Amino acid sequence: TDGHTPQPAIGRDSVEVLGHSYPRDDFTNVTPKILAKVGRNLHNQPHHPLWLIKERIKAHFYSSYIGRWGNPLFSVHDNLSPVVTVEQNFDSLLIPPDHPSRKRGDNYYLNRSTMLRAHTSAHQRELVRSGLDAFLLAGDVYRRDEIDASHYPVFHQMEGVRLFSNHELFSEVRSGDLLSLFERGGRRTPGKQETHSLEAVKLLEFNLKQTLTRLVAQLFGEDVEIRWVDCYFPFTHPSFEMEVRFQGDWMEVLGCGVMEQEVLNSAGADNKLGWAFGLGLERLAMVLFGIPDIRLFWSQDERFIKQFRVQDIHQPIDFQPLSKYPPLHNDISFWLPDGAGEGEGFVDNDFYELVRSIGGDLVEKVTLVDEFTHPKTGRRSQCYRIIYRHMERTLTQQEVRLVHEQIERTAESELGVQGRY
Ligand code: FA5
Ligand code: MG
Repeated sequence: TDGHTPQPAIGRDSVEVLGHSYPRDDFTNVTPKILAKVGRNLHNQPHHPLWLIKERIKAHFYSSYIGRWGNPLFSVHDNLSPVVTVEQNFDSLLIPPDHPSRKRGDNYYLNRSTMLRAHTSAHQRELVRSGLDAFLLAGDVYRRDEIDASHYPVFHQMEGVRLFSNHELFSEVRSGDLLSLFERGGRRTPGKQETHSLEAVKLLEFNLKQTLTRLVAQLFGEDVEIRWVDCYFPFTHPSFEMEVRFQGDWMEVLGCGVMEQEVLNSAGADNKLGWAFGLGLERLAMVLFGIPDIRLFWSQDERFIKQFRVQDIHQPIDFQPLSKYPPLHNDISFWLPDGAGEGEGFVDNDFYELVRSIGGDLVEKVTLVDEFTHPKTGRRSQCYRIIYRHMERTLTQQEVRLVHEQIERTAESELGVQGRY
């Protein structure tokens, strides 16, 4: 429905992505609909709203952070392949082997050792190892996730990393040369890592939060309301999320923190401390331009695209949402296969994926509306509501019914559920 014809990329024995071939195995779960998005690079398409946000962020960093020789401090990378090793995506970031974020149900694997990156953090170690002290990295990322207006299986992140030597961190502190980044025999606390000195972490944390606060003030104006929430990532400590006030609600726009020293050590930067952040470009663009649905970023509807075609990236955008066409909804109920929910059986994301791969962008939202266990047989039943809506025209009952019936049939044949239609 986005006018882009998928290449026949999934063969019987291998998967073809960006001109490379990857042998299939029992972990392969990438779909043709997803592979068709690889290489679209919305963040590199001039005048696309994600490109526009990326350019505004770049311009802010270029003008605010100048290196010793008058050069921009942060280098910008936006062309790294989204195909990464599982080692890059998880191990390089200290994500333990049994961590839930590795689940097959949550990621797109090409095979057991290769995947579509689930976050731009997958490149932290290689870029630090290549000698960079300050960089921004934008790219498409892939996750199997729920389906609604702010979640889509392909989205875009911008990663930022900045490292500090002793001198760089303490240069503005009086007698700063007496302070040090590291301490021996320290303990890990909620506020810091064992090897870090408290004074270093506090300055770093201040620098990180100030950098991000200035960025969102630049993007949204000084009046933007933000708040910091403590959180957890295996590769940063302490860790925070920033939320921005949007239409009366708080919306999470980024995760960040003080990089785990082990990540830096393994990248050959053991004499430095660093911070890192990862922000969602769609989330920022939705707030900034008032874009109501994340699927619109994939629209090739001229009425959408043309609104972002400005001469100067700083020109304000007056986005007029396209009129919304009416939704149609249809429920689907089925008995789950025996043993479902206990690890390997049926998981919700399998159903979401199936709906996505058949319904494509016609599907606006899928919600689990009812669930029960039969008192005698112990069998479990679920009912999902699927909301169908086209971004660019009114759907007919007839075409929705065809799609819905195909979802029913395929759920039976591929997920082993038993329909209660
Ligand atoms: C991460 O991906 C971490 N790599 C971020 C990070 C980087 C932490 C560096 C520390 C240091 P998380 O899964 O929360 O974290 O995603 C980061 C941001 O991506 C979110 O705040 C949100 O803005 C965006 N995001 C996450 N999932 C989706 C989705 N399904 N659709 C659109 N945007 C999303
Ligand atoms: Mg998060």
